[in-house]
Amino acid sequence: MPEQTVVKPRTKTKTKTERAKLWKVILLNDDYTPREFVVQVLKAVFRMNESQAYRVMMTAHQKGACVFAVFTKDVTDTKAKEATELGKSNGFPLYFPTEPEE
Ligand code: TYC
Repeated sequence: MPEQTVVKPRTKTKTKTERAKLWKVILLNDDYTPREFVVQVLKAVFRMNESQAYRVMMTAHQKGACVFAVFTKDVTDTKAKEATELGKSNGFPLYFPTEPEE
């Protein structure tokens, strides 16, 4: 009797879970927003302490921009918007753009 190979179809479905993409929050330098205000916003919205916030502000001030946080898209959108709005409502062009991580 010839050997038979029985191929059973798989019953379980393997789901590949892609890791959720993280988004960067960037602080952009400008000539008008006071340094102290930038520090206050970083502390209030991004829960930084004084020295962290000061270093991030000075990096953006000297280099033009500073990537300083990564979150899920939702959190990034909410925080970047809130921080940009705080500048706007105080008459400053403070801007926190966002971009996806590679
Ligand atoms: N360049 C601003 C000033 O000299 C301070 C500043 C720093 C503004 C960082 C924005 O992202 C910024 N008053």
